[in-house]
Amino acid sequence: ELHYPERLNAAAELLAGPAPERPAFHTADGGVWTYGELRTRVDRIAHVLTSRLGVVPGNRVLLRGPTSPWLAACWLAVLKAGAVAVTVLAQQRPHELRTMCEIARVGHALCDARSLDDLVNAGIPGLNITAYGGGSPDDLLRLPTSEEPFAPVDTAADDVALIAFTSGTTGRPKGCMHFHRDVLAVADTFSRHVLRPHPDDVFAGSPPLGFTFGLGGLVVFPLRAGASALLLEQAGPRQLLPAIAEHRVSVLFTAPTAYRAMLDELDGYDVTSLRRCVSAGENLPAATWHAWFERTGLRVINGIGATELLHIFISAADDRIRPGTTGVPVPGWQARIQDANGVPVPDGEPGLLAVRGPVGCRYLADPRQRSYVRDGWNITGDTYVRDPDGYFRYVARADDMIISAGYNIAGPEVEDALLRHPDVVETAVVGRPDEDRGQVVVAYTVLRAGAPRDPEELRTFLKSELAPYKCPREFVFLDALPRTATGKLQRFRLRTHLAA
Ligand code: 3SK
Repeated sequence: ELHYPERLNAAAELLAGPAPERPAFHTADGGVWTYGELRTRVDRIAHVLTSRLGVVPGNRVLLRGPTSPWLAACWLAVLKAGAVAVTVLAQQRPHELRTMCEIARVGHALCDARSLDDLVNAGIPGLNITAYGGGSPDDLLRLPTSEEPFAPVDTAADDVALIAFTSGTTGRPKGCMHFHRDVLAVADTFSRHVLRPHPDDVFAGSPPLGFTFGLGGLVVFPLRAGASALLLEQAGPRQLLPAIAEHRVSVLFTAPTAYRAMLDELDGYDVTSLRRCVSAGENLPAATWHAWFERTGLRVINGIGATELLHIFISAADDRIRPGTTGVPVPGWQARIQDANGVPVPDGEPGLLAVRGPVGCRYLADPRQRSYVRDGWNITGDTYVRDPDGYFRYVARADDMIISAGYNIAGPEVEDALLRHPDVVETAVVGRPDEDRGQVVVAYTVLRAGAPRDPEELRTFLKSELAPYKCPREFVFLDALPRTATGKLQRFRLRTHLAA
């Protein structure tokens, strides 16, 4: 059980503690922000927000920009000032920004000067935009203000601190409200019990700060542990490997596809500083886990999280890891498998994953709240099996099951088998409507450069890996799979393509 005082300001808690000379953030060019510098900059921004921009507690402030220490400092300053940070992704386009600002009733925006155009072009009525990092006299970072320490606003533990948007892989965005105590709770559950970071750790990774996977992994967890984070603007697999080697990164957060892509480039990079590799955002195929282990000796910590629940709630580390499973409920969380009526199903049988814990889903003014939270359980939309030993095994997104000639086929199982073929880089297996069989299995596949696009080769390979009814009827070769801005596979786009 987690206990927090009734009055709690998450930013003040995250910034308290480490000695001023300890590093908090590093940048790709070798820059370092100490905790002392971070506190001073956060306080300055909080003064500008409250005394120059007129932000008062409870106001919603949009934050937009590439990952950087300044973006992290703005996030901390908004919370410290008792306002609500509304985080979005740099890739989000003007019409999406308009919708999110309308849903969250955003009045102010702090925007990296380099990302200003789309926000200005969105023409959001009543939005007061302040740029940072552009060097103009009215830049957030140059506006004259008090240089005194900023006393944190006396927020309640269950005042809203953050609105994070999710659109899942389709649909109108949903704003998820998270409290000050939620921000600490994810650090005090997943990070504390699974990652077990220490102050000398250097965190880094690919998820942007506009995605709670990145916000937690690259800001909340390192600061809560008094550790530091390397904040990279460009954090694809190509940038991660040299950054790990150069900055001696010890805790890595990225997605399964990035682990797979890094395997191809691993030679020549020193990754011996790594001690924790976290994979989330999508299911981690067992084939990727094993390949990473064979090459690096490191056991990837798989996890499932959700924007609705802020961060990871099922996971396992070290010798508790069972490759091919996600893990067990993180201490502080409970999970079970149930049917569509909310009745628990026996171990070994697939059903809907239901979880509850210190953070809950609270959609902002959205009727979809009623389908996500039922009887106090959060229904994540994933189909899982709980093994008799208590481990949770991913089957598919609930709407990703393929039913062909009466057989239930989980696309991810077929994908996992295909990924064991040395030429397969990425694959997504979906069902195509079919008059005779209901659906047939189709595999969209990205092959290594130069590999022959030969369906027969893959079919022959799969014969020894899968029961025949699971083998794809069709193979479609692509250069890349369609993904959301947070890197999640958009299966519905493949299904739409098939239906067209
Ligand atoms: O959406 C996810 O998959 C996720 C994973 C880890 C942490 C947070 C999130 C939102």
